[in-house]
Amino acid sequence: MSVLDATPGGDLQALENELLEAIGAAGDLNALEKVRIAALGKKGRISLLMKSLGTMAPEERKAFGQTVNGLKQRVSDALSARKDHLDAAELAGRLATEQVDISLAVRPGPLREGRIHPVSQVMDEINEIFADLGFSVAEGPDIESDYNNFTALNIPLEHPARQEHDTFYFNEKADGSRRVLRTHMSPVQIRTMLQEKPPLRIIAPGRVYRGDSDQTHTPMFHQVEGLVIDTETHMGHLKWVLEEFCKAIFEVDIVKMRFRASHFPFTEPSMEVDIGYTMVGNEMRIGEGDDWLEILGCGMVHPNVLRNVNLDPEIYQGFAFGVGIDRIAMLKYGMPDLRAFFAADLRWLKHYGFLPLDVPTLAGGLSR
Ligand code: 2NM
Repeated sequence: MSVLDATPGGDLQALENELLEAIGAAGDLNALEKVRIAALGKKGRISLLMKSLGTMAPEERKAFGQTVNGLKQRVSDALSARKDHLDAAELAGRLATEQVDISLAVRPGPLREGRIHPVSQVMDEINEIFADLGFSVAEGPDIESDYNNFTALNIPLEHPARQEHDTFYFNEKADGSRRVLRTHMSPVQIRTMLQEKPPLRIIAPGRVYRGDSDQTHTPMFHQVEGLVIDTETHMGHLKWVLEEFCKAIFEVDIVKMRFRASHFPFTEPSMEVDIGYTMVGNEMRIGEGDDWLEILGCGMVHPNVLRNVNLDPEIYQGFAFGVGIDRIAMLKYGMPDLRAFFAADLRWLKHYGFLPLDVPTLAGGLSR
């Protein structure tokens, strides 16, 4: 007779031996579950014994009940011990046979379809370069107060820079104040100088807005501004940082640079920086040659700006610079038409975009 035959009654000791043996013989979880159902399921042999208690005389029921309960407990214990054992064996088996080769190349799949926009890629490259120089990334809102965008930066109400920036203004509020779409990333520098104590080494990459639109201008474009504030910061530091940046972003060992005197309200002195280039056939060779490309503006932070953020210019100095990211991307990746950047043309993105896993690192060579 098999243990799976639900025959009630008989010798309890024989039943127990039989069940324990079947539990020990169950080779997998399925077989064990069959034994459990045969013993403890609704019509299982122990369950039927329990049911039969109802038909017994009270004094008989008590002794028999205790015996059957003991049997039930031992069988349950044996079942769960066997289950633990089989679970562990199954896991060990899977660990031994299921292997993942983490050195395999990523399979082509959805990750190969999407593209990172060249502007995002260049932003990541810039962040990587400045992280290596000890800069952290600061952020702020696209919608700014007139004060943060202009006044704090030594650009008073009547200053011509307010027109030059072709500012997008919001409607005036009841108190006469008006907000703007930031025209540069400097308000983020203002916020950071108000919130954090020097020494500061930050870059602020992001979207900026100015109302001009033609072949080389879009009303929204991207800038990264850098700022260093410390007690002994000077133009030598500024020149070194910018030279390191230019070499790193254009991936050349030497870059010819020219600093031209300029004017910005928020820096004194102010300079514009050109880098040398030459054409070899259709290709632009950046870093050498007798032609010049203007690529950034910079200067020592104006004492009035420092005072506006409660820094004493007798103690703290610093330098700042601003770079147009879209222009760098055009130069670096040979994209002639700025307007294509924002046309959301999938064919253009497929051609000029980057794969999500092409994360720029200095160690790997930014663009390889
Ligand atoms: C530029 C050129 C020169 C600049 C100044 C500041 C601040 F907030 F610290 F005053 N941030 N960025 C700066 C200086 C920006 O862009 C062409």
